[in-house]
Amino acid sequence: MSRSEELFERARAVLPGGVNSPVRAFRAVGGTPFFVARAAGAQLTDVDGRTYLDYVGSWGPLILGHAHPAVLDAIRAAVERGWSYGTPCEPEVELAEHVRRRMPAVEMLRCVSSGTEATMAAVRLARAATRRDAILKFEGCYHGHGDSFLVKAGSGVATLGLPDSPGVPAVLAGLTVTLPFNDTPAVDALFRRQGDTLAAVIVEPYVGNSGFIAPAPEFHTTLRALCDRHGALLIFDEVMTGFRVAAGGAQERLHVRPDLTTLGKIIGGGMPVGAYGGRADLMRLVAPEGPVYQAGTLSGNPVAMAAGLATLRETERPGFYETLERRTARLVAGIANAARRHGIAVTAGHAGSMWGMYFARGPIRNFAEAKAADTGAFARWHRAALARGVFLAPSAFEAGFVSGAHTDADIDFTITQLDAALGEARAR
Ligand code: HOZ
Repeated sequence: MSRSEELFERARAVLPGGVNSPVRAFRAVGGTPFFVARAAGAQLTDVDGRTYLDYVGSWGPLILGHAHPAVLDAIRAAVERGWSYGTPCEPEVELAEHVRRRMPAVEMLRCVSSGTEATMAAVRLARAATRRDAILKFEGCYHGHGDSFLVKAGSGVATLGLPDSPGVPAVLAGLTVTLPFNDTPAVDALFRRQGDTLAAVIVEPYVGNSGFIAPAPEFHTTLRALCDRHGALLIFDEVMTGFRVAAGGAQERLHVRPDLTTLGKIIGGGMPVGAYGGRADLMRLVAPEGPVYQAGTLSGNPVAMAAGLATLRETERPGFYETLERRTARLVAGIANAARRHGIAVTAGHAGSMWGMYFARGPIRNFAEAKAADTGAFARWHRAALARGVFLAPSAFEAGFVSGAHTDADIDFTITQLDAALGEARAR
């Protein structure tokens, strides 16, 4: 029995499913999750001494790779000054200023401790500002595990094939309207029917929780126009895409200005940070300036702020995003070419360094099409890739991430291994 297997057995006695977050349990791909002993750059090393080239990157935050020296220095320096104050500190201001400079739509920011908190608070704010209750979300989008969002959700809910979660009051779920992503006519029809009852539309601008799905060119501009016409707010959930798909996030890449933006992952550099922000007139409704209540003991934690700031600053080096995008494009093209050679139908795509691959002829425009892809083939490919030292997200319904630590040689190695893994996945 390997050390990971031993640990997993112990874990299952004390943690539901042996994990603290469902997708990690490897249920969709089979096998035992490996337990990580340490990580550096683009590599994870498990407790059995095996190393993996990592395309999960802690599910998105680690755009610089693991234990980046600049972030490590910032964390060390911050920890030495004390690690939780429960009072204001300068890095909170610096982080908000940094975000506003790179995402001008985020005129004011409130930091929280996770993406889930950010989306929950953003929707509460939208409801308060519009005095309306209903929200529109899209099938297969995942906005954390808040009650309002566990309706046709992606990520772990999709991975495990779960129904909408028990425990969510029907009256609350009933306030969440869902439509297929990219279905502009359906959104148009919904707004015509009940646009004036919608507090907000919340959307992952590039979907990363049903695999990777890119938006149709007119999709977000239509959402923006319909929200404006009907007095609903547009919330871009940029927890995954923020500072990932471009220096200014998806809103910069797509040229769409949302009313509110939710952030997480990269802004914490791998520490537990989320944030929501947007139009100053809306954010001034948040307590203590306004009546919309939201608070947190660890919000704006000095160590987390330091990690986030150091990460964001590193991404401002000239050519950073261009290099990442070029390497990701090469990876995705390499996989697609290999699949073609093997006679396997795949659809692969990326935006910046966020990418995904489906075992399907494509195109994949929405959750229904993503679910119709061959998840059995994905599981076999995942296992074969892992055996060859490449760690992909253990679910067909998650995006992958390339970091600044992945070199051109890493990408070449990965293409070779994933090519062979495709052959093995087909043979089995
Ligand atoms: N829901 C997360 C990714 N979309 C998974 C988080 C985790 O397992 O760490």
